[in-house]
Amino acid sequence: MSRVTLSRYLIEQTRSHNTPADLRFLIEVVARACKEISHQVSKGALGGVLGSADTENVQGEVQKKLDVLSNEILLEANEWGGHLAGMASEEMDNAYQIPGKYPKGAYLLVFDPLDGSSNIDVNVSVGTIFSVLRCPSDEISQNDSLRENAFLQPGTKQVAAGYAIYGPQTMLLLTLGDGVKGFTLDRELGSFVLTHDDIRVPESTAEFAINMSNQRHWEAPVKRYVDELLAGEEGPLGKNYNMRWIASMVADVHRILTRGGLFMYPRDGREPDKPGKLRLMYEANPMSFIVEQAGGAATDGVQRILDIQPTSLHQRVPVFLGSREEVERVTGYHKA
Ligand code: AHM
Ligand code: MG
Repeated sequence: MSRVTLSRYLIEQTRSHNTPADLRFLIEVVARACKEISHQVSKGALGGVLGSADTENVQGEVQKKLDVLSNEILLEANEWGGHLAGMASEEMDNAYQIPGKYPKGAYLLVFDPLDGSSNIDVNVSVGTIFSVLRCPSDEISQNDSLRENAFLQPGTKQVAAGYAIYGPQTMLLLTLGDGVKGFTLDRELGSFVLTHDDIRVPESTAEFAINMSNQRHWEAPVKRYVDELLAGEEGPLGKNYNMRWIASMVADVHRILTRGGLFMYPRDGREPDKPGKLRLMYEANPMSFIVEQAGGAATDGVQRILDIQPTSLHQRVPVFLGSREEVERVTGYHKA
């Protein structure tokens, strides 16, 4: 049977679903950049890429060398093709302007170049998360710089989202708003090959993911919910739950897309001005789009994440996503 590469899948999407050619090109360029990041990550100590870069990002987090390198790979791959009006990254303070020597296009690319980067030095899975928005046409100008406002669109406006996971296998998970497809990198061919045709998140689950060390900082609804999970068969939920926490959102979400589960990064009391750790534009929105497209759900505890109107590029949100029944339960506890 002939293998369906990412290129073939995208061309067939163009024919059957009128996916615009420039969006197809954009996804191919992002996938190519992810292959390069995968290659760099896999070199580890041999490539001299481990450790910190002695710089901080806008959130005051110490950047790893691979955070910086992955960011550069994505920028360089995407700036010249004429498909983008601008880019925004977790690792950059401001929106990235397409250099004047290149034409501008209709889309905006938003990414977390290397998610879970605290795991790099211990050789645990990390990944790249990306989201694609249409640039409002009145914001595209060949001469003026792009305003941050152009990016501040709710997650429902995403036209594509995906992530690459750099684990035992490198995989690319992609949604164009018509289900979720999984591609595995064939290193001999150098191509992503379709291996997971219709990814679905089971509605119910007995597995959850949360950083338990923050328990004393959580709000009451999350404390109540996790207490019930831990009570197992003797508790009100009447079943035993298992827990996993990789501290790499890409890897935790990938597990949920593979066998179900619930991922939580709630708001906590450590830094009252920061509602949670994860970023709406770079992490929560693309992952919520993917999880919803796979039949799961995603909320910030109160509302659907994809409905949140962003107010700034680096905004943070609490995240509850995965198997629908459990997301609805913990959301209900917040509303009660
Ligand atoms: P990063 O984008 O700087 O890597 O941070 C995001 C990561 C997520 O991948 C993961 O879910 C979370 O941070 C883990 O946080 P903690 O170290 O508090 O458990
Ligand atoms: Mg991240």
